[in-house]
Order: sequence, then C-alpha cells, then structure tokens
Amino acid sequence: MRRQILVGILMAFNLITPAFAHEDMDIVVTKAWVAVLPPVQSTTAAYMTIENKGKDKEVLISVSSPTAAAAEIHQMSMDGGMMKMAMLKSLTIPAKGKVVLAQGGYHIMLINLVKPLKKGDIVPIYLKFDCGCTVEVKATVGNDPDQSSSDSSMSGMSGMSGMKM
Ligand SMILES: [Cu+2]
Repeated sequence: MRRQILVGILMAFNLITPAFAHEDMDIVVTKAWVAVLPPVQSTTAAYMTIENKGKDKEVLISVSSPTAAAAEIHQMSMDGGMMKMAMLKSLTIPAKGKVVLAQGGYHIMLINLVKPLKKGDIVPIYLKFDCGCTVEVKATVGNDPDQSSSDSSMSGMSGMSGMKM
C-alpha cells in the first residue's frame, strides 16, 4: 500500500520536472577561471565550460566585465605552427551540448584591466546570449582547475568529483 503511494508520487514528479526545468536558465557555466599574470600586464584571458541544458542552441553574442575596459570572445588556433588568435562575433552552444573555453582554444579576452588582478580575486563576467538573457559568471583568478586536479584526460567526465576536499 505504502509503496504504491510512493510510486505514484515519483511518477507525478517525473511529469512535473520538465515544466520546471523550462523556466530555468538553460545555460550552466562551470570551472570559470582567469589566468593570473604579472601585474604589469593589462590583458588576460578567462576560461570556463559553458553547458547548454536546453533543447535549443544558445548563441553567445557578447561578453563584458566590470574588471576590464573591454572583453572579447577569442579563438586560438594553430596556423602552420604559429599560434593565432582571432576575435569571434559569436559562439554557439549546441542544444544539450557544451563548449569548453580552455588554453589553446576558445577564451574570453579581458582587455585593459581596470586594476591588477591577484590570485584568488573574483572577476564577474557577463555572458549575453541572443535570447536576450545574460548569465553572470564569477571567475576566480588563479591556475587551470583541471591542471591542479590529479587527472583530467577523460575530459567529458572530469570535474567536480575530486574537488570536494
Ligand atoms: Cu585572446
């Protein structure tokens, strides 16, 4: 008798959950960090993982931060053995997918920092998407969280589990 009631409740929850999820923001940002640089340097890069839990693609159209005079979406790539950096007008996060901003690839360039950044500082970064929504990211100044954790070769599943301590 009790078990039947419990199953009934669980089923009701299953039906309700998608409706709630819809109202939430579909974009989830994790592992946001800003590269720590010598104080003389006025430009640095921010990295993060942008995940889209929604069933529609989301397009990142602009970035900004109160910590920098300007912020741009950049892509680093190898061109005949030379590292090249290009500014992107937008960055598409596929439905049910994610885009990893990491060293040597996509990043957010923070140009003309308003003050020198030191390790442990929190840098707010605003990501504006074409849906009209803005996501605030709090990035920590420091080193790549993946590099400091033991093993990140399995990129898909890496992350949170080892970071509780
Ligand atoms: Cu750049």
